[in-house]
Amino acid sequence: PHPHPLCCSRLQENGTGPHSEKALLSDQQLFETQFDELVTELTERDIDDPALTDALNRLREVLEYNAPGGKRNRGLSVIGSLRELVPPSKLTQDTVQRALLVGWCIELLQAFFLVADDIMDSSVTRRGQPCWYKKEGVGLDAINDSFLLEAAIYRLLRRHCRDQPYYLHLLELFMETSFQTELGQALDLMTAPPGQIDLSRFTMERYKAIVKYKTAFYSFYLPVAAAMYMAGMSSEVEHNNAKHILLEMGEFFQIQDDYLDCYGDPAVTGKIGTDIQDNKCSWLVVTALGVMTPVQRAELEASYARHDEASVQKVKTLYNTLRIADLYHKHEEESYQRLQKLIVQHAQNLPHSVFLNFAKKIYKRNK
Ligand code: GPP
Ligand code: MG
Ligand code: MG
Ligand code: MG
Repeated sequence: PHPHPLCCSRLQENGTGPHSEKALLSDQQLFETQFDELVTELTERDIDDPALTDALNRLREVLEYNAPGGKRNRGLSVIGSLRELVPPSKLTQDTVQRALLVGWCIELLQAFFLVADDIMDSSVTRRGQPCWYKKEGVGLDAINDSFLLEAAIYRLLRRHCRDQPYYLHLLELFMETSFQTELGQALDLMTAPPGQIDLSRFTMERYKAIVKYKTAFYSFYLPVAAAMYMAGMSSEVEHNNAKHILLEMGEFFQIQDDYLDCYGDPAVTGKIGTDIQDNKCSWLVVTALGVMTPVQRAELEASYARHDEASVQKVKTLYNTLRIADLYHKHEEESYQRLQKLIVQHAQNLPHSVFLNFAKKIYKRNK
């Protein structure tokens, strides 16, 4: 059965929601406004032990440095999806506020992952500023700061959603998604041991497993699944249908991330690529391996996973010779077509706009 036939039939006509640009903007503005409240709530309420003042000030600083500044695709897609799943007349102001809050919880989960990921990847910048661990006096204390960001999620969910019928679903969803992401990160790291080059490890099969777990679950399935639970949709079949489409989108999103690591403009992406130096099983290296000669393979072997600029340049030159950027653009086109088909096949009972809105935000992105 269709959840909201009136709303959805309209959506499927043109693939855009019933909400004008203006309504979207105002969700964005509400989302921004909520951040300050959330920081105050986390750092000034509940805990009144004066002995904790310094720690709570630290938490404020960590939140303010690491949570804002991103594209907010994940956070905003909770309310975005909910608006497609629930007719406007049934969407109370309280529900909207809670969806924005759950959106922030996803942004906090992302901040938790990124603070830790930048240490593991020895990255230099993030969102156009130094990585948190790179800041004077922070260093590996950033590990504890990442734990604080994670803990903040569960304090907010408890405070704002514990009386909601979907509370347990949300808790389990956040915990399960974190576990999946951490498993993916484990695969990512163990496939990239520093300085130990073994190109036979870099298979497309391995690549797909890494990105499904480290990126697709938390970036794509999590926000839509959260909105579905908030809309009262908890059927496993519906969730699996959504997951099918969203994991495909997530895979493509990480392929873009890998492409931008090498070909993106740091002034636009806000981060400097490290995948070649870090010996990463990137889409670029996996794709290059599939089209290169044995001589080129030996060249790659001699230059990959090294930190000197000359070696990094050699790898990039090899990618250029192999026209990897063209292969990427071809893949982008095919992936988009495949996604449209998947949406038709698997989104029978879900408004297509949930997926199309998301797809519009990511295809052809340069940041
Ligand atoms: C993206 O990988 C994946 C993550 C940020 C998840 C990290 C998971 C943890 C459990 C810490 P990436 O390293 O390619 O991202 P980026 O290019 O943004 O550094
Ligand atoms: Mg990483
Ligand atoms: Mg990284
Ligand atoms: Mg990357």
